[in-house]
Amino acid sequence: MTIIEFGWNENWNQQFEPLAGQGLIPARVTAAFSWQYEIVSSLGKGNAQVTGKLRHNALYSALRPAVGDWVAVKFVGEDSYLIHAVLPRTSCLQRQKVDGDVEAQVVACNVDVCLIMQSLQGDFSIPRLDRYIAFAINASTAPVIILTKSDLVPDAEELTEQVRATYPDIAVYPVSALTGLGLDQIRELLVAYQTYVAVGSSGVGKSTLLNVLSGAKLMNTAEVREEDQRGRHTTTNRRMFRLPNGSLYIDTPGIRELALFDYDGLGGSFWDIEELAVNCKFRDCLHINEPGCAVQRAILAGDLDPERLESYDKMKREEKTYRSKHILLNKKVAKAKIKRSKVHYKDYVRGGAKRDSWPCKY
Ligand SMILES: Nc1nc2c(ncn2[C@@H]2O[C@H](COP(=O)(O)OP(=O)(O)OP(=O)(O)O)[C@@H](O)[C@H]2O)c(=O)[nH]1
Ligand SMILES: [Mg+2]
Ligand SMILES: [Zn+2]
Repeated sequence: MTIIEFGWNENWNQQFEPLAGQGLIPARVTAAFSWQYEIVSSLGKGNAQVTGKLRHNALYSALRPAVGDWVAVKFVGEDSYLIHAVLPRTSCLQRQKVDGDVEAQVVACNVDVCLIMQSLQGDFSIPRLDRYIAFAINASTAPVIILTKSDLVPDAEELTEQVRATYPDIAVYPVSALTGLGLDQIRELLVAYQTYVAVGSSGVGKSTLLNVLSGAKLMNTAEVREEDQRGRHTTTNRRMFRLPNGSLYIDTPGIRELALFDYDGLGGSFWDIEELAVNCKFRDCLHINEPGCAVQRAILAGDLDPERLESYDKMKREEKTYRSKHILLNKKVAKAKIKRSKVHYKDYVRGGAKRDSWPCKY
């Protein structure tokens, strides 16, 4: 087995050099459970745990190895390995944990393209797409939209056009795993050695698409609930697979409600509003009732759907709440002098996903 098949390249090789000098070998995390990992390396598949030092230094869960990570491992016998280090990530999809403190949950790392999946039946929502697009772009991945179950609705084409008109710069693919519609385009989209992650609500067909593309039943799938078309959260852990054409597909559990962790820009989702806002009289215009508001003007003229502004406002409000929570947390952390490792907490707060600043040097 060669790790090139899992996306290893010259860039990674260069970064790995100092670690290779310590007798470690590179491996990619293909599945992660709490502190237990499945990996692939040039020696084949294996199971891995982290060293005590790495565990001690992983002050928050986003610092633990996650699916898609490149790690430095040592062989310890049979099929077991110890992870000594995590290579700096080129991208990191992280969401705010559902309950409790401000903390990131890592969905996948070193992903090139984020496949945002939404079912045309029962799941279709532009505001939800706004959220996923911001999620993908903030993580330094390229968003692609896949609208599934086109066989189940009569207006698949109209809905697809609506999505295309809303995001002219993002590729949108209507598909049906049942009739095969759009699957050839998806096969063309997926390029060898590149990493893709499928994200979306439960029951939209993330695992079904994986099975269809691979021609094998790699993951279990289950019928959605009759009453509300919602999925049953069939997939419970994230897992990476190599498809026949050499591309890498990470299947993930359905997300109930996506709360963002990175807020560096909502522009990819709201390019129309941001474009209009340039012409607002006030720089800090909130587009409510300020004089000279170009956004409100566009709404009045019927050039902008008021729902767009509603979705934008909702995300902006969330961002504000989230930032104030972060400030509180930041103070708490500073008090606790948690900076005992070389990790810079600031990087974490600012979104550890950013290229070059990911503090994964244990
Ligand atoms: N009619 C139709 N059904 C589909 C299509 N894609 C998926 N399904 C069905 O939708 C149900 C849910 O599919 P899954 O692949 O399990 O969905 P998932 O996104 O992986 O869901 P979770 O693992 O719960 O997040 C299954 O019964 C699939 O057979 C499609 O294109 N058309
Ligand atoms: Mg699934
Ligand atoms: Zn305005």
